[in-house]
Amino acid sequence: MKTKLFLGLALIALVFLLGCAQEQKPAQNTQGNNNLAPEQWQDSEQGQDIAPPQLPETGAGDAGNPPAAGPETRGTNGTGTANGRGGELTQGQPVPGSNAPDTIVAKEYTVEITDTGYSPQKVTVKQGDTVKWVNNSSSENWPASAKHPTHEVYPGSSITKCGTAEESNIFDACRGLKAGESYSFTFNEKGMWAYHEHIAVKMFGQVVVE
Ligand SMILES: [Cu+2]
Repeated sequence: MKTKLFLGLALIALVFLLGCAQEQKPAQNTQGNNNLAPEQWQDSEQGQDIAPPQLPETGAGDAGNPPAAGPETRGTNGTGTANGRGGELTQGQPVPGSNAPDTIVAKEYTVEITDTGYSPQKVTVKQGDTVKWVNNSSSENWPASAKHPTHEVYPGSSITKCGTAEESNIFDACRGLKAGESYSFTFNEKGMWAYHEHIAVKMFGQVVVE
C-alpha cells in the first residue's frame, strides 16, 4: 500500500513538475501539457490569427470604407445637390409655365439705344414687365431714372446705391453701356417713369408702367 501510494504521489509530483516545466516553456509544452498548453497555444494562436486578420480586415475595411463612403457620399451629395438644383429649376420652370396659361406672363420689351436717342422714346409695359436697353449707338450710354444727377424719382432708386448690393434693385444702369451691351430692369412700380442718359445728359425717355 505504501509503495503504491508512493508511486502515486511520485506520479502526481512528476505530472506537477511537468506542468511547471510546461508553464515556463509554453511554446514547447503544446504537446506535453494537456491543460495549459492548448489554452496558451490557442490563445497565442487566436491572438496571432485574430491580430493579422484584424489588421488586413481593418486595413481593407478602412481602405474599402473610404472609397465606398466616398462614392456614397459623393453620390448622396451629388444626388442631393442635383435634386436641390433640379427642384429649384423645376420650381422655377413650372411657375412661369403655370402662370403662363393661368394669369400673367411677364414680358420683356427692348429699347434700342441709337445715336439719335432711345427707340422707342416711350414704352408702355405692364407691372412686372422688364425693359431691356440695348446699346446700338457709337458711344457709351448710361440709362438711369430721373432726375439727374440723383436718379431718385423711381421708388428706391438712387445713384448712391450704385456699387452696392441694392444696385440690381434700382432703375439705374450704374455704368456706361458700351456698344453691344445691354441693361435690363423689371418695373414693379406703376407710374410714368422718366429716365435719361447720365453721361452726356442729352437723351431722354419714358417708361409707362400700367
Ligand atoms: Cu443722371
